[in-house]
Amino acid sequence: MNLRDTTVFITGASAGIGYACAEVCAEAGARLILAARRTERLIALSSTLRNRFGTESYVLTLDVRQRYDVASRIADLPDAWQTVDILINNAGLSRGLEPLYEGSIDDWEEMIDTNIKGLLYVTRALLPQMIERRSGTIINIASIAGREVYPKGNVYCATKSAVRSLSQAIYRDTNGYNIRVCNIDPGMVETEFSEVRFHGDTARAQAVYQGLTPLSARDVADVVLFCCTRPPHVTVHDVQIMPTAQASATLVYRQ
Ligand code: NDP
Ligand code: 8X3
Repeated sequence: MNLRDTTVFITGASAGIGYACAEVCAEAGARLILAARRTERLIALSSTLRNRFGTESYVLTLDVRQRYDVASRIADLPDAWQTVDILINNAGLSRGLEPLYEGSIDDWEEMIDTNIKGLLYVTRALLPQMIERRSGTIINIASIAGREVYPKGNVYCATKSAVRSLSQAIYRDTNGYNIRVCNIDPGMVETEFSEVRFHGDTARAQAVYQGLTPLSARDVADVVLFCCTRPPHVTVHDVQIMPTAQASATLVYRQ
């Protein structure tokens, strides 16, 4: 699977699924734009990938919630990094797990601003060049939560349902422009996700993955790479990837 001469823009590259996407794309020969808020992690990743695979990468400190920063930092990318072939919209998070009537409005705002509005801002900044070239791939990391609302998942599920709708919207609006849009819905993946969801409560986060083998970030990244490396006439538009022990959002077999 070869991504030589391809530039991949990854949001949320500092951890978890985004980090693993950077690794697999680097191994496949891509040039990478690594975007997230934690610059020092991106710099370390960039140097690791250069040493392991000789990867050329550009570190972009970016908070996807900041509408005007997203537009200006993408517009101001150096000339050599202006052309983006593949956008991986991965940055996202969950905050809290409470019934809707007890939910934190701050948590809601953060999820909506990151998972929906952030994805839209980045896509709006990069899609026009793909339209102009009549070529490009957009990978949206949504979630099983966008297909299935589980108790206390409320706003997180709604944001991922929105990502799912936007994947369809982008594919339909770009029809005729040779743009591939892939929506990927993972079940449980062991990353920093639960620690973020539970505001740093590590014990509660670890309990989520106890008694089963969850997906690894690499498992999801392998699917992303598969989607990106199909021939240009093939779009893998909609994928659900689950741990074998997880049959639905709430049906999990634990040993
Ligand atoms: P992690 O918490 O490990 O990684 C999240 C990444 O998103 C980090 O790199 C973080 O970087 C970045 N991020 C968060 N907020 C922002 C922001 N405002 N601006 C820029 N980057 C941001 O979680 P995962 O890797 O698990 O999550 C990646 C995606 O996968 C998310 O969209 C999540 O909803 C989705 N997903 C996760 C599943 C799971 O079980 N883990 C299952 C299904 C989907 P930084 O903090 O440096 O900005
Ligand atoms: C993350 C998976 O089941 O915690 O999107 O919502 S889940």
